[in-house]
Amino acid sequence: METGTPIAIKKAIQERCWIDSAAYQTLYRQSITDSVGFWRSQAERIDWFREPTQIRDVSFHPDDVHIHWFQDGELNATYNCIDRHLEKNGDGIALLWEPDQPHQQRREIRYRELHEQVCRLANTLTRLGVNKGDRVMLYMPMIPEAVFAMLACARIGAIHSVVFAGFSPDALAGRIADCQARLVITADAGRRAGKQVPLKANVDAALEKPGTDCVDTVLVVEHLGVAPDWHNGRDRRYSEEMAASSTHCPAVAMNAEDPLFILYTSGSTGKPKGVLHTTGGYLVYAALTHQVAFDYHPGQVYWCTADVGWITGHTYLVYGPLANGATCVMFEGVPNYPNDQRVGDIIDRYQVNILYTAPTAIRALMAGGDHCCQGSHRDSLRLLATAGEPINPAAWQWFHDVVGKGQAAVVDTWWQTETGGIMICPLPGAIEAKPGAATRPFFGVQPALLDNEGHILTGAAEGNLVIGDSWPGQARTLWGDHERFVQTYFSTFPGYYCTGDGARRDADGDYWITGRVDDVINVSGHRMGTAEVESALVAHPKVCEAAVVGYPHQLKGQGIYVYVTLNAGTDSNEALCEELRLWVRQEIGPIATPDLIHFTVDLPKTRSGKIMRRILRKVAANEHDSLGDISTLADPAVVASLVETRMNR
Ligand code: 6R9
Repeated sequence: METGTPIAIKKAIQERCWIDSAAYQTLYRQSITDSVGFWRSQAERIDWFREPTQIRDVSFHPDDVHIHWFQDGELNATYNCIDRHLEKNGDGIALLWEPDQPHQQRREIRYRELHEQVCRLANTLTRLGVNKGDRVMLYMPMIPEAVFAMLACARIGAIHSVVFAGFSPDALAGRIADCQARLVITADAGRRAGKQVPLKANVDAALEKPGTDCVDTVLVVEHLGVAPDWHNGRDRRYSEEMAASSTHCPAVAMNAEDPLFILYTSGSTGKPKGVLHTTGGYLVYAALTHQVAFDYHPGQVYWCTADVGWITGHTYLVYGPLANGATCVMFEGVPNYPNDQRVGDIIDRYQVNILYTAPTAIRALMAGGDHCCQGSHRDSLRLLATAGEPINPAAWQWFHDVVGKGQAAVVDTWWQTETGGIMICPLPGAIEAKPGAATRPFFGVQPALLDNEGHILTGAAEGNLVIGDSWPGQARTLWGDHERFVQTYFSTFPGYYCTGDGARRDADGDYWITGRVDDVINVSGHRMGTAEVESALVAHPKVCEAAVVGYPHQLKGQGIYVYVTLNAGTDSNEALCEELRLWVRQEIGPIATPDLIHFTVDLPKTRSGKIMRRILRKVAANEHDSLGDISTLADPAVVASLVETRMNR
């Protein structure tokens, strides 16, 4: 019957989705009961130099965690993302680059040009002494050269590690030291919403910090034409080096399990984790999920707004879409600069069919009313997708009704840096979306809910979200620290991969992600360990103790609420508040700037001296009516005074 069928699905079906409901059921069942057969046939979407015969060898057992996929296969990621498209689609556009400033020159990079640039840069890196297995740090704005750099590393088997350009020199230095990178690729400066970011100067500052003398070369893209300080012998100009390099560079054969990249992410302790992804499984998973979850068809224009500094930028701006030969929009700026209409303008200009963005961007646009959609048609849109944090139903509905004019499917995708690609989402054409729900597992993904004691929960339930078996896109280890990998993800619930997220399963069997169950907060889709912010704060000479929690924030999803006790003789005042804000910005980066700072003389602690975060979270959320049991506190009076002076009212 026609009536009652949601328009979004109708339009999608008219245009023939890859997967319908019956196909999803069949394929999902096969992916679980015959994992080897399913993934063997999925591996065929990739061009191998040597076809894999060993499909999987995995164990989640805490005594012996190992994850290997397609272990005897050989391939090169850039061959798959570029070379194999050249014959049929060399003139096809790979990247449509939209600058921060709308009046500035745009760029179109065809697959043939992408090939030339990547080969030149790969040869440059080799000439500068980079070998297979060496680490190369990228600290780049959202410009095509960032994509060239990732792919150039992959072409010669170097391991890239992209650090988000909004991170501070300190954060960059810590990551360089951890993976002992020998070369840094950066730009003179970046630009976002009209503001310049001094990237090269930040690299200079980072390389003065301890542990970074592993870096012998800094390659600098002349993006804005500012003249940064120059260290002769160490710094090299991108344009000069590229001009001196040939465009011929064969793609090195890599083993499927050779590392492709390291991406640092926050955990519950202060030290960022170097999540390691390898080549074969990651690429198969990236290409498959990109095709099916976004129902991507050849010729469509696809726009992922994620920065290359995050996993979404890796899997769904670079590796997944390029492996599928897609045309990708890459945007240097932010959605509401110079005005709210920017997103609509870009959609119309490039006739974008698929838009992948973050709930925080949607909420920011929504806050300005429907104004952002004035002046654009957006009739090209057929699919809208989100990732990074839970999307509240109101934002989902607005995205669907206003941005997509009720004609595009909305796909909420749940996944993590560690999962490499999408894990739970309503596959368009196959699974009916519910506003706010991630719905059903992707092929090969076996989610389960456990209570805190590790008992499996059946039917409609809420608990810890875990995954029962491996999938090819899964991270293999943490760089240099396999023990921490096992400890973090496989020891809490032996036999399972522990996601650190909570979830609810409704009576239909659909999953709803409820948020982190550990001390990780999600601010505007950026993942941050509260311990990272705390250690930045206690490094300040006036701070004695600090406790950081998230609290509900209308635009950011979660805001950063900081409790601080000061050293004797220090007064709390507005100036100190500003000083601490600035301090955290400098230590970590602008995304970690505290929203609310609550000076207190004491923190609620148990008799054994543990800070009771549960109470701090409640007070920060302005939910002090439901504090629960506080009788185990060393001094229950602390709570009353915290409630009295709370900052979020
Ligand atoms: C892809 C990415 C991962 C954490 C994850 C969860 C949250 C991501 C979500 C979501 C609800 C979604 N998260 N997608 N929560 N619904 N659709 O964001 O990776 O930066 O590693 O963050 O983000 O809490 O555990 P990453």
